[in-house]
Amino acid sequence: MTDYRSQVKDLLGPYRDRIWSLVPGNLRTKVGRELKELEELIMEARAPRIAVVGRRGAGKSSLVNAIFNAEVAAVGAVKSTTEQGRWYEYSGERGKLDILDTRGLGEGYGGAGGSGAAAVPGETAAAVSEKSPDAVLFLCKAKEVDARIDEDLKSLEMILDLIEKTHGYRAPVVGVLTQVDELDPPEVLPPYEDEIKANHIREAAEQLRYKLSSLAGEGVVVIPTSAYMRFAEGRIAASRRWNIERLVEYLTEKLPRSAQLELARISRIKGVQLKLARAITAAAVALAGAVGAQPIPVADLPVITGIQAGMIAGIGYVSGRRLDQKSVKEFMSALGLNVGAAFALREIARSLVKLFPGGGSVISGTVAAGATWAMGQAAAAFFVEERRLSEVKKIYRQGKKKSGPLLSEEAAPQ
Ligand SMILES: Nc1nc2c(ncn2[C@@H]2O[C@H](COP(=O)(O)OP(=O)(O)O)[C@@H](O)[C@H]2O)c(=O)[nH]1
Ligand SMILES: [Mg+2]
Repeated sequence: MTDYRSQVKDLLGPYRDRIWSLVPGNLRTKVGRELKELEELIMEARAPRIAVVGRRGAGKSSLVNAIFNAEVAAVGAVKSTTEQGRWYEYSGERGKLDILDTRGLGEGYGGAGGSGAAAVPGETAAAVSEKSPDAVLFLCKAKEVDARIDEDLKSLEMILDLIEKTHGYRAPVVGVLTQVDELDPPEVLPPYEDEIKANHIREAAEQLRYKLSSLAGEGVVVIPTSAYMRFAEGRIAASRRWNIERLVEYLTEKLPRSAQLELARISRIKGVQLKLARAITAAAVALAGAVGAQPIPVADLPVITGIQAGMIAGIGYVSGRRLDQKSVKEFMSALGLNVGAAFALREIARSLVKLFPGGGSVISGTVAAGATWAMGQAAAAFFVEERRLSEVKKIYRQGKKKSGPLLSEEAAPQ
């Protein structure tokens, strides 16, 4: 993580000041925003912090495993696999999730000891003030939506209030209907296309949504899931994992930018990764366009190359890779870009400009933005979709055609 960040800083960092100085005054606010967006997405990527509310056995640990699609949390039987009320860091090969397990809130909770007033238990309160949850998942077994759920809703309310009091914001809530495989008829397996089953799932989700809406607003969304998985010797031996993609996709939208990247990476869900690749590309395109709002001297070509390299490293990261400067350059070269030349041009161009004043201004914002866009498309196709290089090159060529000629080819001094 840290080394990755420093790599991106190496790629983008040296140009930060230069980017700034190239941007006309009237565009600085916009560029500041795009730069911040890109930095939040890429350089400030961090583990999402998710509070999970749901009673014992609701399927909290199973859901964490389903999100990673790997065994990272101990499930079931074991009596106390996790202590409630503290942050747990779950790590997979590709990243981490910070989970606050509030198991047991509905269990012997609220007015115990005769005090009457329900309160968040001390440990949970301490955990919430220690780190602010980015989002709260409310888990309820599909078969229990019409049972003793009021206490759990009360717990949710108290946690939301506590977050608001300590951190000053209302955390987004996502309802998760768990274990839908248990609904009738139980022998139907994912993707639950059976009409009766689908109806039961819909009804249970709607019931939970209705109950949550008074607390979390009419717009609250409940995602039905099943997460049962069995692992043997580190491998998946059985899986009833269903609709986790949708949950992750929706949850990602609710997270702050800096946490989105990590969830996309961890979950390995291509749809989510593509969305983020597009967001990174959009920010880089806007940045390149703004830098080129006034014609860019050839001498500053590496600034654009730097933005593009940062973008490519970011897209690679979302896809689960860690690209160092060398591999980013290799990718650019594979597209037919003479990257070395782009960087070397700086010095040549400087002397050219000295010899022929004015002769060095060649690149417009549209060209810079267009080339960046085409490159972002290519990077997403290659790293996220894992398309063949020949296809990727085609995507790149077509993107360029649509958006104008390629930077370094165009800009090479005669
Ligand atoms: N059938 C079914 N069982 C599940 C599902 N998710 C979890 N379980 C089982 O429910 C029990 C409790 O799950 P666990 O994830 O430990 O719940 P937690 O106490 O909320 O962390 C375990 O026996 C799981 O195997 C599911 O989607 N379908
Ligand atoms: Mg558990």
